[in-house]
Amino acid sequence: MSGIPHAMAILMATFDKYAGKEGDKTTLTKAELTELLHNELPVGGAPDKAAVESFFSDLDNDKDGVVDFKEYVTFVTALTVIFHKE
Ligand SMILES: [Ca+2]
Repeated sequence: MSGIPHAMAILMATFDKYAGKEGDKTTLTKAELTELLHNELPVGGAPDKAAVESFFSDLDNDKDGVVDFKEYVTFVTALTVIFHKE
């Protein structure tokens, strides 16, 4: 597998890996998101607590206290656009 299908599979596997850790398997809690960022985001090292807080509220578009797959994908897409421009 390569190209876009491969990228999509990684996106989905990463989400599932962390969303499945506690509570609802279809959403990321703040703790799960923190762990995801620490382990999977190679940029700028581990974000501090305040950074995670503001990050989380940015991601949680509908403000229901958890990040669902749609919100996560929207974030990754935005991040990809930023990296593409640089
Ligand atoms: Ca949400």
